[in-house]
Amino acid sequence: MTDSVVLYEEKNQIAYITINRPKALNAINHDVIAGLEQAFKQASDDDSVKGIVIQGSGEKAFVAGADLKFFVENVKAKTVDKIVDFTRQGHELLRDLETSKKPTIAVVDGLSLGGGSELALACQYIIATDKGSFGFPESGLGIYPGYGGLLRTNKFVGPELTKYYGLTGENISAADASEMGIVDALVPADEVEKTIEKLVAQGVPADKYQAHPLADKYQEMVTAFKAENIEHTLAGQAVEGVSPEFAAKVAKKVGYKSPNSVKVIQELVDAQTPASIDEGIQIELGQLSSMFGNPEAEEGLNAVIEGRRPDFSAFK
Ligand code: CO8
Repeated sequence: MTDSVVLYEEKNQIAYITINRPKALNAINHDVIAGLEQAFKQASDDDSVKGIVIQGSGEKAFVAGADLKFFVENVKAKTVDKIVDFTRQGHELLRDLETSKKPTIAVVDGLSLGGGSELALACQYIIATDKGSFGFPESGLGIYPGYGGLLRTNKFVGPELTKYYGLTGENISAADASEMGIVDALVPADEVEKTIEKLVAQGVPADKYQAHPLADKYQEMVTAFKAENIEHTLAGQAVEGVSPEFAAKVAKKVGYKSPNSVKVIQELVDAQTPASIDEGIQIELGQLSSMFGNPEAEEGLNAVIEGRRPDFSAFK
């Protein structure tokens, strides 16, 4: 191991790129983005490399999101433009991973949150172990998943479940993500390498967002979050096909979140539903300055850094 925040290794004609900030749960900062860009270019330019793997170091996390300290510093200093530049650069990297001519594979062998889940979603394949998970805590931080998390989740499972996970912040287990078609292979840790080699041999997928029928257990969420029902659900009212317990639980959970995030996330999902990935990225970049300039982002981000629960009651 070296001190570098991104490590690069080639094995059996596959590039293994490892985010190496285990003490910060591999949170993404400028150095990580720069290191990933450089490693991706090295792998792309090397004719002997047939596939590219992105993984995290340490036992616990794939990637726990974008570096919150960077956000807080810039929100406090009113230099939101630096956050916009950082996000734009991250989007370019993620889109390069998604459109790579060599298969790109995220190995989610630990938790992923926010930008970490978004990084995985941008890869062409995801391999997860049962330690893996996904989640979007941003509505509780006064922001929104700004690295294409809503956009790509929407392409996989549609707007209703995207709103459900984006608004509640509820974690998605590796098993559920596999059932929904987001995870391509759910395997024990000792089968990860073999699975990587199999996917690299398959090559770039024809359509990573290929339709995948949703299991029955998601029907209540879908009904509750349909355009005509969501207002009732968020008010705790059960519409037909939704149990009163489910509506009450959702309303309580979303009630703790940032009202501005709750509004903007719904608007973004609606605007992104008919959009291409590239159009969707521009839609979400367009909202970033006003989002981070909003006092709710300051409250949400400060709270997580200070280790307390955010209080958005003043903004209702
Ligand atoms: N950024 C910076 N540092 C982090 C992050 C992060 N996202 N996550 C964890 N860390 C650090 C902690 O500060 C801690 O450092 P230290 O030891 O110096 O205090 C270390 O990692 C270990 O973390 P914990 O002690 O908190 O470990 P726990 O096991 O108790 O908790 C959790 C693990 C639940 C993952 C917890 O660390 C947590 O909630 N982290 C924040 C996760 C989060 O909110 N991520 C989303 C960030 S927002 C985002 O990713 C948006 C991306 C889009 C960018 C575009 C703009 C919209």
